Amino acid sequence: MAEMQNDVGLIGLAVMGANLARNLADHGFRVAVYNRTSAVTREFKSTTGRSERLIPCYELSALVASLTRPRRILLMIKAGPAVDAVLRELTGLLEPGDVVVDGGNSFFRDTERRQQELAAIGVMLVGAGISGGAEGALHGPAIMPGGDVRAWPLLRELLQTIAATAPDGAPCCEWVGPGGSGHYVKMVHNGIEYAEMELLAEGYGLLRRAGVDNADCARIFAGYNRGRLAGYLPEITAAVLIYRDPETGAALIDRIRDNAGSKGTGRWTVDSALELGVPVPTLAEALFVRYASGQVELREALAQPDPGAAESSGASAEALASMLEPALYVGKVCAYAQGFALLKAAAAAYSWDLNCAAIAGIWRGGCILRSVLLEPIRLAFQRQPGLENLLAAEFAAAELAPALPPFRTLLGRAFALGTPVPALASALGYWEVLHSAQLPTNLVQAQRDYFGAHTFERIDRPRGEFFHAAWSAADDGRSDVSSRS
Ligand code: NBP
Repeated sequence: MAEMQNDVGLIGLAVMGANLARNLADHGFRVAVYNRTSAVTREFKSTTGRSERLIPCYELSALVASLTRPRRILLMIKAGPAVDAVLRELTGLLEPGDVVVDGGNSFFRDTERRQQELAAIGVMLVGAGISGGAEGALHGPAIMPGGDVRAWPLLRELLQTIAATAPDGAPCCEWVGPGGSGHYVKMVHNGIEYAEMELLAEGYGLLRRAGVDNADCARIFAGYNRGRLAGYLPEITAAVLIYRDPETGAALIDRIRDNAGSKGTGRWTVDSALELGVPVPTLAEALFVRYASGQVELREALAQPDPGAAESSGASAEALASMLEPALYVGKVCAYAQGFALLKAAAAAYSWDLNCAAIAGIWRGGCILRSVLLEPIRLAFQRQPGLENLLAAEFAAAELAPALPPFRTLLGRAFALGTPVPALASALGYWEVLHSAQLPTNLVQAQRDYFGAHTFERIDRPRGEFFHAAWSAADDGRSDVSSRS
């Protein structure tokens, strides 16, 4: 093999890596590929075309030696210790100025630690969230790269060429920011993805509980996919619901156990929200329902006919569908509002200066979240970069107000039927809380002061003055409300 003639090295030939390698080769790049298990490399080589631009390597050193300088290497391997193992091996082979892109779902703090380790030898590690699954990797994913910005000119053409394009032709790949911000943005993307999937699932559950069959559910979701809810997830929801089990001929969805798995990014999103003190109730509910879905034995033991539940929804399938559409829309906007609020908090906490309009722009194509809603979100942040919460955006205020009455009615029907809709309910709760100038949390603060002397502010005194009341005889003997500095 001639030395130093390949444009990029790709390590890890499972589903994502193999398809990204094909995507790169389809766009004219010479790609040196390597996989820890060499049989996988051989299999990849024998089953894929584009042979002259896909160059198999059976040693990491051979892959590294074959690349043009500065080298560009894309890792597509299992997140976690495997990434450290490969980086350790690469360390002895790379030179200052080389760039390694970790395209897996690595935890952003691991990425930052690895960036520091590699910076010691002058190698730049870019953490790039890549979304779109196997199909996206082959035909154009959304890519969210972050790290040392000096790496961007070396990667820009490569990554933007293989990325998806948004409806306006812009590449769904832009530099996100420093440190682990690329992986963080992908993590929040996945957190929102959990929420949208759960909202759709709750809508399906409610329709089925109300007696709507799978085919009609599919028609309803396909209808949503022609309007403001249009996007990849509603689209695949309709496709899943009409898919027939080749074995039985029945709808496959009815044969699938309700135990939904998760791999980590949804939990990390909620962990980060807890750490930064950002409310993300819909993202959290979506995660918690997945956990509860795994409590199969407990749910089976507790499942009882509920004599108090209504027998019928009292509405036709069409009437339910027309209430569910605004409910899903509010839920989806609230999920994005929570996700972007988290991004803004992380940007402030970690000095990342994230551009929310650009992030919404990246998500418009290629990724699992792609949907028509991303364009108004992008425009809202473009017009008002300082927008604190998406619910304050003009389009959200205008479109959500008329959607709330049918949403409330729908939730009432769901509660009466006894069908679980925790993510939908959390979204309405989120909207209500953020639109309440006065919350009943004055009582919470009073309770805190009662049992823990945590003090409180008064609405008839300036902010920053704190008071404690002698609530009970066990207090310090004073019967009046006293000021505490
Ligand atoms: P997997 O996450 O299943 O990882 C398999 C790859 O990691 C194989 O190439 C395997 O090599 C390699 N690997 C492992 Br496991 N341990 C290794 C080690 N110690 N040293 C070297 N290589 C090792 O692959 P994937 O589903 O293609 O995903 C790749 C990355 O992209 C992951 O981080 C994933 O979270 C992320 N991602 C996946 C999707 C998706 O839809 N699957 C979407 C978006 C992002 P081997 O053949 O020798 O075992």
